[in-house]
Amino acid sequence: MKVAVMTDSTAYIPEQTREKNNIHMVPLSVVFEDEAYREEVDISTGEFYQKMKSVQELPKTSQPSIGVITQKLEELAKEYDAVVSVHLSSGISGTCQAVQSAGDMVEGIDVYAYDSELSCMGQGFYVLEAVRMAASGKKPEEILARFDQIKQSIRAYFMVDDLTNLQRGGRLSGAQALLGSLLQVKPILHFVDKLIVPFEKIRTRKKAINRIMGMLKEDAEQTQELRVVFIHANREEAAKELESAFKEEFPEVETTIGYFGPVIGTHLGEGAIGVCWYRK
Ligand code: MYR
Repeated sequence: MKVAVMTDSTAYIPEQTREKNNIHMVPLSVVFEDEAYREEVDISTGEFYQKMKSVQELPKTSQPSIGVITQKLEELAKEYDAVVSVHLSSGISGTCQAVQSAGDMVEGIDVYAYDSELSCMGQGFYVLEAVRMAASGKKPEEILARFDQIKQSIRAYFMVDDLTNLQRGGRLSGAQALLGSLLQVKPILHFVDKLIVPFEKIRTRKKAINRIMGMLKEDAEQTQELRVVFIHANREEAAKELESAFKEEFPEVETTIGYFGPVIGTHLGEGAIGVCWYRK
């Protein structure tokens, strides 16, 4: 059985890695006024953060259309028997549901749409795991079983410089009552039941980052069999500093740097930092 691996652009798997591993991708878009740009296709992450400096109004974001997804699946159906497709949390985007609906319509290929319940390289971890498993001949059901196992250990925490974008875009849950006070601090955020909710209210950026690193280190003290990604919104140096400080203490742990691209960057804003890890 030939199994394809697909994801959406918000996994932010660099193009080179996608090409090398035959990872198929459907892009989400950012819409500046009336002009839509497919991220990773029409607009790079660097161009996006540059453009954000000169616009007054926050862009909007949109999921790929059913038509685009259908076309992609029809192409895959010519070569593959099944596709495992990993997506950003269904609590913040309709993308996963759209892939499943398109999959129900396309003949000749079995479509397994998987809700990562988070996004960015956390989602990417599932994709890369699927690549390894599909290459060694595993069936979609086996890949999905491994995904469910990853979900038990995966953790993702992130913080933003300013909560306004998340709140305006309607992607901050469970915080309405707290909002006034949250705007004064640097809350750590995470996903619960597919939604973004505050994890802890922390007064400063430095303390929030230390708290996240503390949770990561607690897990790394239990086992160095982890994969970790440090994710940044146009703050590569800051992410690299966190990575190298962590590596000094835990040299055996596999680490990488990830990025918040245009769609997620629209909602988080420049300067956001996140850390995500799971047990290999
Ligand atoms: C859409 O328009 O369908 C996409 C909406 C994306 C909302 C993004 C909200 C922020 C997600 C943060 C992920 C952090 C992962 C570590």
